[in-house]
Amino acid sequence: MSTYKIIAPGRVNLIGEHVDHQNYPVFPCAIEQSIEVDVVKHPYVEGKEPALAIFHSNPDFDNITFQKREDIKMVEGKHQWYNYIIASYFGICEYLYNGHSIEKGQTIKRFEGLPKEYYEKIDPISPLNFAYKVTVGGQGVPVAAGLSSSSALTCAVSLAWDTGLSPAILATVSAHGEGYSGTAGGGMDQAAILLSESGKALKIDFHPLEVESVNLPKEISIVVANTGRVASKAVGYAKMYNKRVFELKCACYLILKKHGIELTHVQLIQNGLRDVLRMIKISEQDFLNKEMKECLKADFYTRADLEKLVPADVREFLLEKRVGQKVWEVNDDFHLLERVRHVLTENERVLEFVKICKELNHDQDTPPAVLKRLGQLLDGSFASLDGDFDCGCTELTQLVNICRNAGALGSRLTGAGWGGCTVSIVETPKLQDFLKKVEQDYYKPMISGEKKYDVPEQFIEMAKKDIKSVLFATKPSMSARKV
Ligand code: NG1
Repeated sequence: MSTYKIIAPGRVNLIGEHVDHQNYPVFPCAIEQSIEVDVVKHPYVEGKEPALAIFHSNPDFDNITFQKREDIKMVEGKHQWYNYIIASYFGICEYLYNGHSIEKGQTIKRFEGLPKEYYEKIDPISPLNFAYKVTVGGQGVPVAAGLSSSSALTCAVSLAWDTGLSPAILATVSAHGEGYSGTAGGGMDQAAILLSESGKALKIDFHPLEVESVNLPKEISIVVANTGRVASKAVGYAKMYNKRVFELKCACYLILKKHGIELTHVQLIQNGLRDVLRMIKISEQDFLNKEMKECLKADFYTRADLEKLVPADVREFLLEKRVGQKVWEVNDDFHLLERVRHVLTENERVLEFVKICKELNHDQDTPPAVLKRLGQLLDGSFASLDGDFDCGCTELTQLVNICRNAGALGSRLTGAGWGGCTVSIVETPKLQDFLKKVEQDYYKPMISGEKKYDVPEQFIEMAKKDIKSVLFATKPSMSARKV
């Protein structure tokens, strides 16, 4: 028997939102808030310890125990927190079963458990050889706030299985595994959580995964402020997150079709917009300025339009294997051009932001104009997310404006959007003033009832009790680790 603890941070994304699923780079950092998982691991002997017992130190969270490893499966019904743990377990088992490779294109929930053959050829390091008791606790990462509480959990348990696989492999496998929880996400969160270096932000490139730690200007503080609006992308995925991924996949299909290129279904899932533009040999800028309007119509596409343009087998595969049938059932307006425009302009902003940071001379003060430009890039990101990507909400707009008026260089939503947190960059000497103003203008009127926001009562209580739990400056922190 062995016992150990895993600590995994949340992350805040500085810039590069909704581009990871298209394989464009992002620039997040790990934050100080983290979750902890206590693990007890035994060799698996049927009839002895349960194959997987999942507990939470908070009694509001359900526990679950699977006696036999063949019984392990996700639980259908209301959104179950422990499905993320099972998703990680499945992700690792699948990676090992497939000879240490990932078979992409299988990201829809697995309520039926692992296929039978997985128990006939078990890799020596597979979690299937062990029985685990995992207890989740720690001071916590705010939930459904765009700070990756779900990925912190997925990544923590990817270390909890204790397979000895490298953090880079675990990041890729965890991103794939997390797909089993129902969101057709990219790989940003898992890479940020498993590969970040303390004190630095992380430029992450995808397909293949490559990371580079980059210093931020020494003059700035990163501030996270929670709107309180619940950003439950897993619950509303069919109208929100997965719909966007589907829209972009359809756009990729139409762009390729216009250029006479046909991919297999799996290739269409594996390749993002970035890869598609490489295939048709057009730069992002040329595509944005010229090609885009020739490939995609400015107005939205209805279901009937897409039925004509995207063959049924392609649509079915994307829905079945990547985003879920519901995306088709509940939507009749697919905004392909706007989503593509967001991805391409956001990529430009990320590249400029990272370039500025990499060129800084840390022995000298950063010129005010440079800091101003970084802020503008954040502001531009929010405008594009709120407009072209349509993942904002009233609370985000309010809070971003309040942060700017309170002296931020720039401010935007962080994470998937539709609620959750904002990230702002603030010159450090102005930090205390900034925090006071944001508290005064957003949280105080919410607490007193003077302003009505779409936030749960519980959030208001939390803000009242401890403002630092909803509004705080954070430093780039260390990645997930076993202690
Ligand atoms: P959040 O909702 O902040 O965990 C999600 C995705 C990311 C990325 C961002 C938007 C998951 C696990 N995470 O992040 O991959 O696409 O939205 O940039 O799906």
